[in-house]
Amino acid sequence: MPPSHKKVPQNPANLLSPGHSACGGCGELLAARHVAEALGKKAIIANATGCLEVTTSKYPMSAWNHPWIHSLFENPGAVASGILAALKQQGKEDIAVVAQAGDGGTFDIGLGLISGAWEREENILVICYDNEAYMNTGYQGSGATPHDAATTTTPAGKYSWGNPLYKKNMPAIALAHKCVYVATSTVGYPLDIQAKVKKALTFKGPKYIQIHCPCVPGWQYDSRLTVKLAKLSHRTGLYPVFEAEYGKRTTVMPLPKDRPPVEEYLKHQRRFKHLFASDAGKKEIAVIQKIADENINRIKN
Ligand SMILES: Cc1ncc(C[n+]2csc(CCOP(=O)(O)OP(=O)(O)O)c2C)c(N)n1
Ligand SMILES: [Mg+2]
Repeated sequence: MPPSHKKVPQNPANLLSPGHSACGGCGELLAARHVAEALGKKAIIANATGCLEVTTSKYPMSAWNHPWIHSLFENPGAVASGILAALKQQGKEDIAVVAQAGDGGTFDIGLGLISGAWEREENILVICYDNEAYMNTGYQGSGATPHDAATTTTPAGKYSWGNPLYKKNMPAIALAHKCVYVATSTVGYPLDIQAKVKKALTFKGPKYIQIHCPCVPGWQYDSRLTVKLAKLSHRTGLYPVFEAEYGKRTTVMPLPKDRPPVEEYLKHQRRFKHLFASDAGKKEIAVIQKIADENINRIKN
């Protein structure tokens, strides 16, 4: 057996081991570590192609201590359904089945098969690590990319403010499927992530958790700011953090009384740098402020 194949002794408490190849400051990996911890050992994970999969499962190694399977980019929903069917056949109903993917895998490419699993009311927890673009293949814009963000397919320049489109409301799509539990969080609040994953597992049926995860190379910010930016996404109103049970909103994470303007979030990130370069950019920032204000009016308890 080559030395690289030998089993490395691992801390059993680390369900996602530190030996992965994610960037320093990766929001997605930090979120996944808290998800793994909250899931506990009795879980099987189907993981779509994307940064989370690539950085944690470089052949012949794996950072996962869960039974973990790499699905295609588009089909963790279907792979999870298959796992669930196999467990049912074996009479094992006490094992959590998780389908997880990035925003590209969830909002766009894998949505059809996730929709199918939700329609069949499968007892699956779908988790989306939302870093707001297709990061693994070079920062292309996805259905989760926010308005005016520069990506490699929505570059900012003389004729463009970046992404002309608006972020897809994926939690609303989950609610339209009658998911029994829908929640959002950000990696700025790891204990909130853990609490929501644990709570999700108490529900039987289709469940969805979406976690905002800053991406250092994709958004181009100082890697020390991951947690700060994740908190600011919520504190500005741009990323509402809430839960809904059986279609009814049950909690909304409160906003600070001195809610910061969206500039406080945008200014650290190069993907929004063009908005600060001219007076005309201020009008675009006002559009983004309006998105945050509308979110707050829409998502009230
Ligand atoms: C059908 C298919 N199309 C495209 C790809 C190439 N591809 C692999 S990962 C990826 C981007 C993943 O983006 P996302 O789901 O947001 O995850 P992230 O890498 O941002 O965490 C793409 C486009 C693929 N593997 N399969
Ligand atoms: Mg992504």
